[in-house]
Amino acid sequence: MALRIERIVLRRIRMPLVHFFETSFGRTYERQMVLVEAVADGVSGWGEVTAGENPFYNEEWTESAWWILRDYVAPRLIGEPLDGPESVAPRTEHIRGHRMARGGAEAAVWDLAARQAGEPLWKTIGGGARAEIPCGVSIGIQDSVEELFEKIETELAAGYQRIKIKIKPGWDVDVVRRVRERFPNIKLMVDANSAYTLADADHLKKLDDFYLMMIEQPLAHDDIIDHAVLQAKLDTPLCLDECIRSARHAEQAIRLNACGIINIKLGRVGGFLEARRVHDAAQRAGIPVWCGGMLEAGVGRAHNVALATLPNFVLPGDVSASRRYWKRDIILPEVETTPRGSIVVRHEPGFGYSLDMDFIASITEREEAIGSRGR
Ligand code: OSB
Ligand code: MG
Repeated sequence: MALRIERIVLRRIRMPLVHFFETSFGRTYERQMVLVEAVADGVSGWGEVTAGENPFYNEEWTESAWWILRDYVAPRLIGEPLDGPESVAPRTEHIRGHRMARGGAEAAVWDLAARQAGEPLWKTIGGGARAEIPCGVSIGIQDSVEELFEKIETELAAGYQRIKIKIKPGWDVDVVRRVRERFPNIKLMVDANSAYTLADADHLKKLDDFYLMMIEQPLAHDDIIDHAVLQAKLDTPLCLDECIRSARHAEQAIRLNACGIINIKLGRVGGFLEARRVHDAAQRAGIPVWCGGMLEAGVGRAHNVALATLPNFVLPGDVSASRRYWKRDIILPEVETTPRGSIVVRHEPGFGYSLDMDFIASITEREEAIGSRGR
């Protein structure tokens, strides 16, 4: 179905987190994100850019995404009709990198297509394999192990199906040992966000004692080969996050036995089309996937829920309730979890929630509309 995008509106919003979130690359107290509204025939589709506030997870950040969207992505999408949402990724492929910026616009156009068709986004992207998605939580580095215990207790009491804890040198094997002693039966995993090198292989090998589900991205953000070397030394499956930016990377990682599991993030791979390709490549190889998170507000969170209905998303993801992040979310209702630690998939058109436009207006710091008559 041909889509003529008339206007793209960018909004930069700012939202304080309920609790700071610490990874091996730093602490975040407040998110700043770009919302993308794509308008065609009076219908709006929405996307959220998942880049961080600083170029520390990958090379993108909120401001780089703003300029890439304003100067390169939006002008290519406006006016000249698209064959459909699948055409957004090819149309912006000449832009090297900046997949989170491109992915934010791509997701907005998928949402727009779903709303125009009057169907839920999960259907438009070819999902719908499950009515509820299984949820885990990602718990940041804490000031003490006691605080970490408390956080884990809270999340288990809320029903979450698996616990991921962030690790870094100095907050790893001993912490995991104590968590395992305290919680011998939980589904547990760790995420290092590229804090180690192959020289740490013997140290990381000690994690094999704790029957973790997986170790996520221990080595460099742009490496696949060293992960293959490390995987050969470990019994615990490696899960790749940062270094899988495309289906080609997924295929190469699988071919090299660099991982047993893949974390798929919509923004990191540049949108739904590429996410589906990564999903399909993993599925063909018998590699399970799960949906990662980037501390999203409601729009990104709802897109993640849709993505996680594809069949090979068999492991609990980092997609959890809005209230874990925000005092007030930008969508209505907010994303909630069941006592079983799942999110029930909604059937409303598009990403399934409505936008709280008054709230969005109140937290918008910058807004710019790019239209077919030029800016
Ligand atoms: O590596 O998965 C990650 C948050 C920011 C950047 C990277 C990561 C994360 C998370 C949080 O683990 C997942 C979430 O709760 O949204
Ligand atoms: Mg990760």
